[in-house]
Amino acid sequence: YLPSGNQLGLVSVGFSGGQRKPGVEVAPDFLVKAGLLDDLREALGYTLHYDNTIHTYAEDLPKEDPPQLNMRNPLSVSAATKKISSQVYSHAKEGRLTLTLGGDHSIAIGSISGAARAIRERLNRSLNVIWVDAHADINTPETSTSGSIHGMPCAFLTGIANPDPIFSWLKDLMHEGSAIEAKRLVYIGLRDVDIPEKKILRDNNIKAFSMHDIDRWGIGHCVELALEHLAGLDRPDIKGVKGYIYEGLGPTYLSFDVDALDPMWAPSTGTPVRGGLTLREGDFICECVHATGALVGMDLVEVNPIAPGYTADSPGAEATIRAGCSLIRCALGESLL
Ligand code: 5AB
Ligand code: MN
Ligand code: MN
Ligand code: MN
Repeated sequence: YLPSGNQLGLVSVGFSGGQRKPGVEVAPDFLVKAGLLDDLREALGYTLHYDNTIHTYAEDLPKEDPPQLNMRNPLSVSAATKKISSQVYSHAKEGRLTLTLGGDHSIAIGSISGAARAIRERLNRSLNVIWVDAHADINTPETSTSGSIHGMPCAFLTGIANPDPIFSWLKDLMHEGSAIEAKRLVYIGLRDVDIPEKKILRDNNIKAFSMHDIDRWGIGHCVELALEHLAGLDRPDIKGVKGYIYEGLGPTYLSFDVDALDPMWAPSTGTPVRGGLTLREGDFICECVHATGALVGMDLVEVNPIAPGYTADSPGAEATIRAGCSLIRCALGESLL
């Protein structure tokens, strides 16, 4: 799906308005300082399209942004994600793989809508999304108990939450009512899903592989089933045929929240939840998605080098930053052999 496979568009987002804890906005700086760009260029051979800017969108953010409809910082999140959407779109419409560094997970409203729009225009295809996270991030403003928009991106992207009036710009990019279709969203790593979110997942028949499923079936089988589900949407004729399961896989986006990893590997994040993926399991998911050849874009979000209890040079923060770099390298083609 990428005419020029080694062209990478990078968008660095220093935005944290989708949640309450300061620090997630400095993550791109630390990921870059850890050598990420050299790895992408030298070890993985990408031609990087990057403006060398960590965007805060400060000039677009309102001075006053009181809660509306149970959303915190609604106008700020809307303004930032609208810009992110057009940045990712500009790369993706050139056929570049895109990498968006967060920032909190609300930024995926921008990155995924931008990628979906480009894929629709370039290929007339719908975008698949693999969402790797401890959380489902599919609260509507009505069901959210926190009001934090980083817990809602999937609801807005699928149209399960009404984008009006705060995210009304999203409607212009929508195809048949949503930026992405609920059936094209697959979760891996869930273990902290709110009760109303469980109902939303059930009511909309959304595919999800929780930590329970991973314990039961193993990460290898779960990833295979996830890819098989998505591939089967476009090629029902080859569904379940071993060895051919990826052949039908349409253009696919990977949104990776570092809190999918167990806090043993990625402790320095805003909403850590014990009982998560090992770093190897996270890397494995990324390697498998890379191996499909269908990856068109990725987010790496929720690294917070100064999350409560950490400083940027503490071992926990360094481990989290290193884990983030590893996940990205694996999704973008690092392999052992
Ligand atoms: B993250 C919670 N479901 O809505 C909510 O880190 C947590 O992007 C959301 O996955 C976590 O506030 C958002 C309780
Ligand atoms: Mn999460
Ligand atoms: Mn998340
Ligand atoms: Mn989190």
